[in-house]
Amino acid sequence: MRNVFKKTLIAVACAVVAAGVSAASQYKQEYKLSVVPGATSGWGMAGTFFCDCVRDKTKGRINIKPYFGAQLMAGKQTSELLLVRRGAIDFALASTINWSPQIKELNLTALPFFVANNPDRYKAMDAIENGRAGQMLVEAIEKTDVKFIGWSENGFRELTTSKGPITKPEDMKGMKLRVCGTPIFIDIFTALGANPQAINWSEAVTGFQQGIVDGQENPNNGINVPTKLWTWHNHVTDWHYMIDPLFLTANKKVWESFDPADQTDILDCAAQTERYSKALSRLGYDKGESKEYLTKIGKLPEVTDATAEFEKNGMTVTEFTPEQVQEFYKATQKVRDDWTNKIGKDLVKAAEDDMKNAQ
Ligand code: X2X
Repeated sequence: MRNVFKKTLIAVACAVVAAGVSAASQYKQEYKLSVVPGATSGWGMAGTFFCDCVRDKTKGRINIKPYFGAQLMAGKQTSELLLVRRGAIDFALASTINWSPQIKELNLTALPFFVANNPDRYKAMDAIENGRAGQMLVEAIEKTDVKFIGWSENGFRELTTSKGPITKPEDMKGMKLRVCGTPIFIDIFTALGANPQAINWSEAVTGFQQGIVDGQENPNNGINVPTKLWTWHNHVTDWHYMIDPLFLTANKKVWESFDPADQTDILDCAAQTERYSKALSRLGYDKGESKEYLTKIGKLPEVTDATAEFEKNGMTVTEFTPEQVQEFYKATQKVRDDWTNKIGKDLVKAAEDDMKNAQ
């Protein structure tokens, strides 16, 4: 009897080990992580951080390589979701902006002057992600058959222009502004009297060099500083008109092929990536928590004060008064109304409640 028990135990143990080995041995030698901008952007640094973390934690069993500059979709950033679904891309550190043409709910944080219209704009963003609205966004993403792994952040998007400074909506009349090819951006800038031009980020810098646009909008820490936007533009308008949350996702089959213990390690790395990425995005714009955290983990970037960096490089930096924000808010009311209908009134209301409860 004892012998039978022992044999059974050995057989079970062997089966467990074999299952583990066979799952892990089916892993690919390399998984591809898609990132739209370059390696030195905040977004790119967060992508590298995630890949390094997963490699370390799984002792090299899961090897994810970041591919920067939208190279996995030949620059066409709004095709990323399709390629993750098809399995041509295994992982993406994606932006709501690039997936919102297909997932209408992801336009939520692009509603103009919606998130920043709260006393603490970062708290408002976190409240959405951690609240009911965030849950609804995750459900909308996962409905497309991809696995949501965690949030990250590109940042509040600020305007850089070669004409300016911009202090009122009329200053934007006729201004040619580069935007990505996502419809809500066309509506916002048209409502402000500007002339939006849809250009992929992979071609945008050439556009700045050739002077085919008068400006663009992107987060200061994440993109505007590392891209050295002062090379072409001499004004920054810190209007926080919308925020660009990022999120880590995986192709569903790839995700399901991982052992549960490896999935836990990946989720843990995603949580660390969220913290790191948000600290990079918020550095110099919060009460000092991001600087403290980045110093503690030994990853404080060279530029810790974007405003000082812009001014050092000859740019004017305009921060709006509450009255100025109101003017822009009024000028974009129709866009918020139209897009609230497209996004879904329930989701917009859930986000308003989440943000209000957190302040
Ligand atoms: O295209 C942009 O502006 C960028 C890099 O921020 C995004 O991919 C949303």
